[in-house]
Amino acid sequence: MRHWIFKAVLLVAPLALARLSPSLVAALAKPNIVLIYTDDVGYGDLSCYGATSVATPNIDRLAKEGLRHTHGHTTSATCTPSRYSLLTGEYAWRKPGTGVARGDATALIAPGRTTMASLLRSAGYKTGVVGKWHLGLGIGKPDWNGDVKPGPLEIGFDYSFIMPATGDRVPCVYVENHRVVGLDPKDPITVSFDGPIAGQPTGAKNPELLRVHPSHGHDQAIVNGVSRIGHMSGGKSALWVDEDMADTLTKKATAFIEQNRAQPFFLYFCTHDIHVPRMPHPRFGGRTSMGPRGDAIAELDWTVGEVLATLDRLKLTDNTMVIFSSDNGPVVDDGYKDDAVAKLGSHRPAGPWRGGKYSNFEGGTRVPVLVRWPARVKPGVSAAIVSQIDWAASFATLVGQPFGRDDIPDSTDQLAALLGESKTGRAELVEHANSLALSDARWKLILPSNGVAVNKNTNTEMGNLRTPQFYDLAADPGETKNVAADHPELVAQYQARLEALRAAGRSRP
Ligand code: NG6
Ligand code: CA
Repeated sequence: MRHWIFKAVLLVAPLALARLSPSLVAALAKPNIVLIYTDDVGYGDLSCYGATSVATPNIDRLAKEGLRHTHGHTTSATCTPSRYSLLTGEYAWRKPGTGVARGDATALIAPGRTTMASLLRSAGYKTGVVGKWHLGLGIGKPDWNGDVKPGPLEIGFDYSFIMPATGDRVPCVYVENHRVVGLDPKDPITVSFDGPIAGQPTGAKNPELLRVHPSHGHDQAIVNGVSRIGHMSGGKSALWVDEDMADTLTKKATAFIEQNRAQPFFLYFCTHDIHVPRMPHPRFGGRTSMGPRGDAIAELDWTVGEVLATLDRLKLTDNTMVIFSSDNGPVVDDGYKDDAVAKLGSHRPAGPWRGGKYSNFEGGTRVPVLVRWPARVKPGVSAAIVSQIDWAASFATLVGQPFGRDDIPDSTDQLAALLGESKTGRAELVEHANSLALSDARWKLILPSNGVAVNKNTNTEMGNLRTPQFYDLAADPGETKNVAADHPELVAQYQARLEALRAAGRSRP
């Protein structure tokens, strides 16, 4: 009997498939996944989220052809913890040592650990990372002159072309797989975060050598006329040119797509834009009235356009899920005198939200999230609560890849909300800056912290108080009125919930 049914299905299946639309056929196959993870791009920095001082037509194309989320969150208000949480599916605040990493930080994700990349690789995907890493490399101190490992290749990526930390931190070189690109062995690299290197000029001592001057910090090693965080010598032939960085990374990203077009692939593409130092290629100079910060957004939009054009050219658009997001909220002055404050005009980088990068307020973690997958995702706007913590489990579900109870322990399957097939996303959200916050569609509790209300360097409203803050997000989305005193029971309830989440050490049962 079963044999007969099987034969009948075999006969009918091709006929049935032939009658389906090409896009439906594509949807049945595993989609390619391109996750464009930008740096410090705020909710209000894109024209599809309301910006008018900069045009982002390519990113807007994703919004028009896909789903634009209005309640999308990173886990944290800075880079390293957000990236750690995204890849491991574990909240970074559970793991000490996952704050903003030094340029010579040890690998923060242990080799062999289950990650978003390893899950997709197990499901038959070719996996690649291009761009900013900032999750540490090596054991102890990385060996910049030898094999730089462990790193991405040891946690599920088949290919990697990365900048080790950030653009404003040494070493200012690219690492492809295990090697620094273009390194001359006769000119080895020395990196120090513990003190100056004898004979090397610094931004503090030699401002006459600088093209861009620091506003706070960033006064150590000088590379390409820009002083950075940390000291470095040697590696002259390997040093990056800031103005060429978007071109370099975009070329590597599109080459990865091209080379892997015949099988499902996952590309984790981490742009340097729009982090400091903001040094877009001269062809983007003056594209906006906002100086380098605005021009870097224009450069980022170009990058996205190149990725989309590559998918079009290779006829991969229909069955590729492109997700666009950011690692934390926006910052205007993040350490360089680059005119960002003076030329901001009426632009509001965080959109309607209070605070920005580093902040407990919504501006710290509420970011753009765009999902385009023509074969499956209907264009539109979604207000469901979605968080990057869930993307590992959601992708695994999408591709039918099982994982263990202890793998990606805070990640839950929210695929339906991410793709717009359900209006209901997460019931609650944990946000992480100086302290933790718990929010839902109505309320938000911010736990007490150090009380520094404003970061004097960046001028960010931090949302730090020594007492609990409680906001009615539905009535007061700008978090202007702390109503903790009016709702002591609710405050206690939300505090207990956060405590329970912390104590459990995981989010899934
Ligand atoms: C801060 C840097 C800032 C930026 C940030 C990390 C100073 C004074 N400030 O410590 O410029 O590099 O770290 O940014 O050094 S992130 O997006 O990678 O989290
Ligand atoms: Ca960042």
